[in-house]
Amino acid sequence: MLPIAPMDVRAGFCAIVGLPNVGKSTLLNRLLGRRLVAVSSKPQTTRDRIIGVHTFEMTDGGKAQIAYVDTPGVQDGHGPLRRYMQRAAVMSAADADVVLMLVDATYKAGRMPDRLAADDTRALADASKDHPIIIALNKIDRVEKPELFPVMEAWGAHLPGADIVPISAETGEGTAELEQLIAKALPIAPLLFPEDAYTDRTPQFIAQEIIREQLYHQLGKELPYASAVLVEEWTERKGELVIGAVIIVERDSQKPIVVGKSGNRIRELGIAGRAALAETFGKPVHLTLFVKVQEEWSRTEQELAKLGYVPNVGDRK
Ligand SMILES: Nc1nc2c(ncn2[C@@H]2O[C@H](COP(=O)(O)OP(=O)(O)OP(=O)(O)O)[C@@H](O)[C@H]2O)c(=O)[nH]1
Ligand SMILES: [Mg+2]
Repeated sequence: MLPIAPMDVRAGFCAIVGLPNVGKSTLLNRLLGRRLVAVSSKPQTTRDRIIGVHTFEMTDGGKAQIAYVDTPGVQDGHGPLRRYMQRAAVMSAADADVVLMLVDATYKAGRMPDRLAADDTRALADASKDHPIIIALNKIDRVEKPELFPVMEAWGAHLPGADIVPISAETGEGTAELEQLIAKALPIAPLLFPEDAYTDRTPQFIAQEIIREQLYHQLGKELPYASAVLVEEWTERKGELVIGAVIIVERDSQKPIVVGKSGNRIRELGIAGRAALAETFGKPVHLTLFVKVQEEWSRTEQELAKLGYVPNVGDRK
């Protein structure tokens, strides 16, 4: 094969944006081929921008590096945490080279373009409009084709010339084609990250996300919205990762929910968390979990920052 000329390298940022729960994080994990970000059936799982980097060969022979920015779903809400999440999504779209707008094709009240004109999404639509935009209609594994056509048509009329791609982040259908389209829309530029990089976040932050994902899965509707995870211990001993983490809740009454009867719940969280962490980091993990009550942590910017929700993290330069 001929060596790749600098002309053939495309690199840039692609913000994955959309309403809550449409599958943005599932898609990022699928594109990276690894579990990097938390996914759950509850809205508002993602709280911050997280970059996932994928470097690959394009089908035309060139090389591409896409720095995907996973963002919180946009939706109205009050309080510093919710505002922080909104801002993270809008700023990611404003900073991106390409905007990937993900739409849940199964969601009748949210899959048509007029949803973008609502109060909560207008800022995102405005921030997106100066960039190449690609619309991906997700969850097509759950939609009949005839139902999909009018949705595709409506997006085509709303954004003439934009690519509209039906995909399933769950099964992977259409995602390789989608990635090629994103790469083609990126500028010709040198690589932004080392070729083997896959995120801008520390392993500790990723571990916090993985443990938080277990909370979402295991606590279901009982989950206190304002719960957080903080990794306090991180060492490596004889090839094993030793992780100590605190689950933070806001009220005394929430602590027994996380601990469970005779400590059953937190034990289950520990078992599932350890398995997920071992899979992500590729080595055995020893995980210790504690629960701590810290009133109103989600209501001040300083407390948010202590947990890694720092404005500008993931910003370009
Ligand atoms: N059937 C089906 N389910 C999917 C697909 N993609 C995502 N899901 C499910 O949709 C739910 C939400 O997925 P997430 O990836 O957490 O969605 P998100 O857009 O990142 O959500 P927020 O971070 O809360 O905004 C999860 O239960 C996923 O398993 C898909 O292609 N098909
Ligand atoms: Mg998410």
